[in-house]
Amino acid sequence: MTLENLTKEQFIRDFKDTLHEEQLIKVPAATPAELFTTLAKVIRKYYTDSWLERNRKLSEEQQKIAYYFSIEFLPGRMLETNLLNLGILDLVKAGFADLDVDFEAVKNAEHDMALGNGGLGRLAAAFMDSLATTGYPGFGNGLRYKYGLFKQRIVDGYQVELPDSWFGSIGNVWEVRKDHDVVDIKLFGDVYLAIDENGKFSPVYKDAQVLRAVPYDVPQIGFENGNINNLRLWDVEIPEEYELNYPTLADRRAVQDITAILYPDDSNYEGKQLRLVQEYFMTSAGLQTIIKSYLKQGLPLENIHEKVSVHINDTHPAVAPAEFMRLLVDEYGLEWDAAWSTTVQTMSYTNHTILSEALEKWDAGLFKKVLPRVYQIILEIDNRFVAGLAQEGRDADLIERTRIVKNGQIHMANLAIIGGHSVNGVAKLHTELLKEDTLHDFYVLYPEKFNNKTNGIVQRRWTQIAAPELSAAIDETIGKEWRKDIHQLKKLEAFADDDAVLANFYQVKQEAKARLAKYILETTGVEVSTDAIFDVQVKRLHAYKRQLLNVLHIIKLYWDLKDNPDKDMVPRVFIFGAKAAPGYHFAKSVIKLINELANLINNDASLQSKLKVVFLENYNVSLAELIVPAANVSEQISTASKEASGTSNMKFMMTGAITLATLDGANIEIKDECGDDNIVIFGLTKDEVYDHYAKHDYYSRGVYENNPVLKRVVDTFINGTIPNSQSEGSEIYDALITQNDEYFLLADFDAYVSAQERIDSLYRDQRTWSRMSLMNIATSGKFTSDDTITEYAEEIWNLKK
Ligand code: 26W
Repeated sequence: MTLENLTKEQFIRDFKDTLHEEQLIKVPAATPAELFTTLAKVIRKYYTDSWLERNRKLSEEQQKIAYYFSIEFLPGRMLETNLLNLGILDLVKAGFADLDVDFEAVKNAEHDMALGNGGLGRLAAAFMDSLATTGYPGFGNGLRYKYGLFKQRIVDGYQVELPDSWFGSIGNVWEVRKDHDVVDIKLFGDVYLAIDENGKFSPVYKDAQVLRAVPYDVPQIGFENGNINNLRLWDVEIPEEYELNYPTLADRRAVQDITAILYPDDSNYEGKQLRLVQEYFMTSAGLQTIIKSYLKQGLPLENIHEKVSVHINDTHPAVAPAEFMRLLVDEYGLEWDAAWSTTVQTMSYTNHTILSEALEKWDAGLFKKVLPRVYQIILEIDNRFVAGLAQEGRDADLIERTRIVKNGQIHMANLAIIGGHSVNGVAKLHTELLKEDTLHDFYVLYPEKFNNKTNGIVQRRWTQIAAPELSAAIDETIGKEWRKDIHQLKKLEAFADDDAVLANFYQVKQEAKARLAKYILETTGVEVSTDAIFDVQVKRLHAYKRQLLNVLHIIKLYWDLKDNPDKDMVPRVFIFGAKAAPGYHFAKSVIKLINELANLINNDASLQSKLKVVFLENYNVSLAELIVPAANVSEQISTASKEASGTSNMKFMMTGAITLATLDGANIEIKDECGDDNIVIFGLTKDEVYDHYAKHDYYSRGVYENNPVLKRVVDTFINGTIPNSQSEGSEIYDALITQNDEYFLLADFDAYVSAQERIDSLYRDQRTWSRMSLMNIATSGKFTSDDTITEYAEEIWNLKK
């Protein structure tokens, strides 16, 4: 079926037929979940032919394909994106209107696909969309977790984690199980080398555990272009022939654990055996199928890099070069040197963080136990690397710093860099930091491998789907071309002084705020006015992201108002959304504190509603779609140098929020695009932060004692002002004062307060503010992930459309 010819009437017939046949029910009686499932089935029928055709064409034309290996994918809901990209969103909405079905309710019946923690997983999902949209052959490779990122509930102000059983009763309606592509994975046991019949060493496995990897493909539909790529997610099963090895339920459960949960930790690495198994499982399964499908083309294996790129998304799949070597040498008989040459040309790696605590290092003993043969191969790679550098006459310390295995640990980033041809950071500043600091030694060895790829976002989700009113306003102003070519947003600049246009955009923002205000009232009972500035910080809770700096400022405003209830200020609503890693004690204390502070402030009538604080539970992609378009202020206030890029900053910009930011990550590039007048920047620069490190001259207690306003704010944590938060308050106080404020909150406090005052004064002049907002939208096109992925495709993977 070609969708250009689809009419509303045909859709209604298809929908009713499917509902009747498959659910045995008629429209008025069906639940939203039944309607959703039915709709998904109808859509699947519409795109299946294109999907088959795409797969056939790619193999027939022997095109080069990139495989994006990632332990996280965070697409959120798929329904609306799929409809939009197929070009039938409006048609389906109109059909539902005729049927008297509430499209919103049906849409909300879909559970977020939350197989990711935050930025890294969301970026991976964005890349899937953009690969299909730009037309480059690029497939995802990951794990089919039964439970996604935990569901967060707030109870008595505390975060409580509940399992996210996202399959629910509906399952994943988009996936297709591919039994013909299963592969086996070997773990544990012993490996020794024996001489085979050809006189070559070959590994003999003893007592290995053999598991089956079963792929499920999720279609990735391009925007109005008929392209459909695959996101392949692996599940684990016990092969029938080994069933006797798992006599008890507990034995079986231990296997199922491999794909049971997504590790909820971000930015803090834990060397857990199960995690290593997860990483290897998805990597080996992916590489095995890649080699098999390549060989079907009848081409020589030593040239596989000409048809295949494997991208290592952060260090989690960094075992890939070693596993690829194992397959090429052990299983397919290639000579080491030929195998190594093609491996290096196949692999590429993205680093997503400079925080050293997030760089994976495996205990060599554990690694050897789980992956005995891969361990031997890593030792061989390392020995050859060291010998090669020694032969070049390299400095012994440099060799020691860059080698893979040392002090009983395997350094996965080192393996990814040595075993690949490309290393990239995710924003200009981040890549500079990698070169001059975090990965400097490797930059000395391989300057040609380093490159930058600034992150991006799927503009379609954040405008057309999340912000329909805004999208309509843009249409009215510059026509609809921007929906296909986001750079057309630039045309809005011509209207920066057009009062009617500015008023229209202001109105659109008010509507989005009203929707969010309604949600806030329903979920928290807090009433907020759309006349207030909606000041938003939504992201994972982490000390370096400095939600606490935001809190310090809120407390300052609280005291200002207590001292002077007539203080002249634009009313503010501070909106937070954040999950903390379950084991991250400090982050959880910050959540508790925000909630108790919110209770104190929201219930104090003397503040006359000039100040409100809201913590929205269970921040996820779908909630972001509600929050982002409603923001006036986008808080991007990490300590300079710590946030690799950030991507929510881009979403806020594109929907007309003003960024309040430090010069960190992609904030710098946002400033370059929108211009100094349309952003509010404050705080220490990366050089100033590094200067403090070098001189060891930062003394937070001194700052605290010399600044009475700040002192009063900080003392608020421990003097009983905020009820029910004694232990959290003193923990926070200690971090700031006793432990010398690792992230320079106190150093940036004054600058942040001034920046906030500037926000206040800018907002008073509605015209000025609306102009700034429009200029942000107009200049946000640079941050489309369509362009980011084009750079990956052309500069790293060497793909053709
Ligand atoms: C091993 C535990 C672990 C898990 C995940 C450590 C580190 C991570 C990720 C690297 C954390 C992450 O999501 N990083 C974010 O990546 C985004 C996409 O590039 C960037 O925009 C964010 O700045 C960066 O924090």
